[in-house]
Amino acid sequence: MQQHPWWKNAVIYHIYPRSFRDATGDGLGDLQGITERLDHIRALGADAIWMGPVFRSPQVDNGYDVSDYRDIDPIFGTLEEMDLLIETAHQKGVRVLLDLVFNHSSDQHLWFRESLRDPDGEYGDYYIWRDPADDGGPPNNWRSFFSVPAWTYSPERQQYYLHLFAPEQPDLNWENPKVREELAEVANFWLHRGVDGFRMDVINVISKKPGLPPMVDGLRSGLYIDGPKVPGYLQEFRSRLLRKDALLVGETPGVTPEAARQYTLPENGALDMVLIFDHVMLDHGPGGRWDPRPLKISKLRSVLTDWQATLGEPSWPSIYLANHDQPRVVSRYGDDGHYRYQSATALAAIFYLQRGTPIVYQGDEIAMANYPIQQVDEIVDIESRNAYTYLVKDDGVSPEEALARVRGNARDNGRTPMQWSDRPNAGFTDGENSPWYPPNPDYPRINAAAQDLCPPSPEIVASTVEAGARPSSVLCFYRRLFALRKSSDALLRGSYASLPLPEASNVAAYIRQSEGDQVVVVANLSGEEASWESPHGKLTTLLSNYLPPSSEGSHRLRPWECRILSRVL
Ligand code: ISL
Repeated sequence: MQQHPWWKNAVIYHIYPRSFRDATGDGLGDLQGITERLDHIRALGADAIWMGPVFRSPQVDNGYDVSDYRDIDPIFGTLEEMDLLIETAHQKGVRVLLDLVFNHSSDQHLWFRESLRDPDGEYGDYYIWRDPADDGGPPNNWRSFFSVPAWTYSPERQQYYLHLFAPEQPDLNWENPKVREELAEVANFWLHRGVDGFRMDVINVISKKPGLPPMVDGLRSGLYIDGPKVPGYLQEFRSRLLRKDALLVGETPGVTPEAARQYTLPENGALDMVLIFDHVMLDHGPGGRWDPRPLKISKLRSVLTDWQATLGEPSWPSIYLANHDQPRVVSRYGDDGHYRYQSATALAAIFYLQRGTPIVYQGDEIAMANYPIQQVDEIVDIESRNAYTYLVKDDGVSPEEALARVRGNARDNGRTPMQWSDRPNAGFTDGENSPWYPPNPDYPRINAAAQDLCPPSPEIVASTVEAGARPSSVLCFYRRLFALRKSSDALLRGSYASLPLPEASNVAAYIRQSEGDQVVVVANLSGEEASWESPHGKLTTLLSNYLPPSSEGSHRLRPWECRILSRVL
């Protein structure tokens, strides 16, 4: 395994295709739109794109229910347009990662239709079927991630099938070697067409505990999260790939530190990186995602530090602020009002300069905010809508309270159309058709075009923009942040050491260090002034989200101020 492969230096840009750019004018994002906007991605300093699923799908879960793994859904385009996208991206120095949804398929996939029709046929054992329990009910008490029971009865086959997500997403039976072979062949079909790797959807739930024992206290870990055969399945999968250097990033909800290390240790030949979840669950109350609580910065600090230790050498972390399953980070953990620019840039700096590969979710680079959901009909995402329904139906929560609890964390917040300009529909689509989801009403003010005029020097802003000038845009800050990261050996390869801060402090700070190069990163993650003990030594400001930047040795941090300092001992 190469010591420092391309993806350790890279920045990955995460595209939600249906909301990125609609080039055909039907109101839905498409492959042509992605090809058209690759320059925006390259200008950000990104070296790869991860595209959400664009395979044929009934779209029950916006493409995470695949009915044909080897074809492109017509709403996104064609195989030829995918080939053009891959070719164009490569010409621009951008690698392409696809999103493999291999824990489950759509119930419209041929395999499932055949499995249902002919239990003894070739596909009979491609899914997880069980006889009813003695009382005729489901085989066990498992609940899915989408609030519904995890089993659905088929009168045709007179058995239940397992689905950890929606009933339209039956779990594939990874115990069946034929299934594992088929899925490796799907990956090779795309590697053969030139893709460079994959994000693998909920890949740590593919192995279920033998006997499918009952769920106790709602605990999934060990039952079907980080199940016993996940490492072995992944090693076998990697061994079958056309390209041994294909990048494999596993999405691993609820992954434990031990399992994350096991999945990413290079000698294990499983995954290269995992997408962890602890930092996107910090505002979950006892009732989980739909029982939100305010974020405590001390908890965020320890989560960041703990996972940097867990995935230290020789593992390698991925780093993300948000994605298509999460609310917009500037609304969730920042301030999408007065301190929008400062909080968006401070969060980006403190997250993305950690040791690891940054993954930027479309729209975060311009600080897009949550959609102002006022009524339940504006919650169209299946997981979020189910949460609302079951809060009212099962938990006896009032509709008003249920809406209040779901709207802030609803997945719809991060799925609104990308805001390209102040043109109609945020420049997402030029057609007559309305976008599939309305753009955030703030798009005339918050859009890429309005933020694209960056001062000349992309590397070091402090010395290129005269003191006192209005801070630059979020987009310009992101560009400088990633240019700075690329220019610094400490930020690319260096070690990570957090700086101690009092429990009550809203400041986060750490030092990145490689031979002879030290970078100190500090951020005040609050709207109040804060203080910190800057480390001794000669400090020089490399980047700040305030202009003029504070003096190097200043212990004072303004609201949401971040500073990136080189340090010479
Ligand atoms: O974040 C989550 C846990 O509350 C869920 O929103 C999410 O379902 C989970 O992270 C798994 O996500 C992945 O698999 C799902 C799909 O709906 C998500 O979009 C995908 O990212 C099922 O394929």
